[in-house]
Amino acid sequence: MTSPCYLRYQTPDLGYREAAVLIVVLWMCAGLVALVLVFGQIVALEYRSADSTVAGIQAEQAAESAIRYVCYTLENLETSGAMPDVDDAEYKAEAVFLGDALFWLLGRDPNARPGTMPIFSMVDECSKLNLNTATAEMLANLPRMTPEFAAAIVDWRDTDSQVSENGAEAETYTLRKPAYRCKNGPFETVLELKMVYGANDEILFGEDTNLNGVLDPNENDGEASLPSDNQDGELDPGIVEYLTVYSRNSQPAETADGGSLVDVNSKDQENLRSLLRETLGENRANDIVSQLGAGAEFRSILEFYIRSKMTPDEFDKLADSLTISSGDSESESGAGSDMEAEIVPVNVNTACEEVLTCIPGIGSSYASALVAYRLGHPKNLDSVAWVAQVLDEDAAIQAGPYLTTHTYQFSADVAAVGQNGRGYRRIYYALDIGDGQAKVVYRRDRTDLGWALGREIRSQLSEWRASTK
Ligand SMILES: [Ca+2]
Ligand SMILES: [Ca+2]
Ligand SMILES: [Ca+2]
Ligand SMILES: [Ca+2]
Repeated sequence: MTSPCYLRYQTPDLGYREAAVLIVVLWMCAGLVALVLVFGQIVALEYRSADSTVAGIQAEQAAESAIRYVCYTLENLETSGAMPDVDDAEYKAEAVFLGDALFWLLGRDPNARPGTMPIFSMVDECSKLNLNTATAEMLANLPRMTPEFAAAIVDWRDTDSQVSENGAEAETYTLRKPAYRCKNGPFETVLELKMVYGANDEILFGEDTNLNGVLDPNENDGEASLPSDNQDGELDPGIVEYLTVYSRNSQPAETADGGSLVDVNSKDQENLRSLLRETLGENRANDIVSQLGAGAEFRSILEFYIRSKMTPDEFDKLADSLTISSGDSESESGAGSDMEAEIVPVNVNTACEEVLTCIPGIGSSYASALVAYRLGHPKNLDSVAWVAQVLDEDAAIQAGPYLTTHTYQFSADVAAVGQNGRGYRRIYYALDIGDGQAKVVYRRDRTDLGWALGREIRSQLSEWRASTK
């Protein structure tokens, strides 16, 4: 075959034509190559998107399995009414493998300020203030809260249409565009707060816009990216961090070994007397009963403990056998409780300082003292008696009805990835185990809030991905 250059040199006319054909052929070749490349790219993209679709499905399935695992864990707790122990070998909350998928439970450390690393555990819903029962005064002590918003929250949920001081009822909501009604009924989710007059993202979510209890890079860069934050190296969450609608006033139905409970407010003191005799002996039983006086009524187990003048050791021996009914509401059910607003107590062992601050009788200085005591005496927290070591008598008696050491409502904020660390999903579940069986009472997909596992896990996953290529 003659080369194109040679042809062009010999016969310029013909050579020019052939050269033009050659250029066209070359262009066509280049076009074909480009097409092949594009197809290759599409196939690779499709492969990758199929890979992430599969990974996404795996992650979703992992989250659903995680919640079954969480229910099983809660139903088989060694001590019912307690938080699962993260040191327990049976209970895993961090990077749990399920086939090709992995899941984590995003938790909180009630004894420490949030940091840049996530904490892995379930969350005790009883560690938070109940949005449906906390008073405006209690709510007003939350960080970022204003008295106006606290009053509007109470007006939103109370059945009447009387505007409380600084509050907002129907008149305010009919003027909104679009207009809507004031609910005048209990909150069904914490996010329903968005409907309440005066709500904004700053007050609700603060710096923790992805609700993971972790200081993420965008939450500490000032105005450089949303949210606007104060760049102080500390996470300052909004009020939703401290509120729940899932906690209930659940009490154990029987003692850990199946015995019956003794009501400290029972008119007939015989059961109490015999419990005291069995645990502390005849003499101490007599002392304590005369100390308590006949017909005494208590607003809380903590008050009973304080008035009994028992030693902490004595009380620990029988605390699990005690329960409390609210005065004479047994006989006139409803009549008494209508007068006095329902109280859903907070778990004093798992509540953070911000929540404890809101409890009547506690306030900010006692709240930090309570957290310090918990850190210093982790083995002393079985019964509520330890609170009397920190608070003075009046404060402890005032706080008593608002405190518990039992927990029957939890949440599990499950983050999961599928094969190759792809397909990130996050699903939040609230669970109630008050009736003995763990029930999911709420489920919400939180994937749209973005990555919640912090920087470190993200880079671990990409290293893992690179190593499996
Ligand atoms: Ca109302
Ligand atoms: Ca965050
Ligand atoms: Ca920011
Ligand atoms: Ca901050």
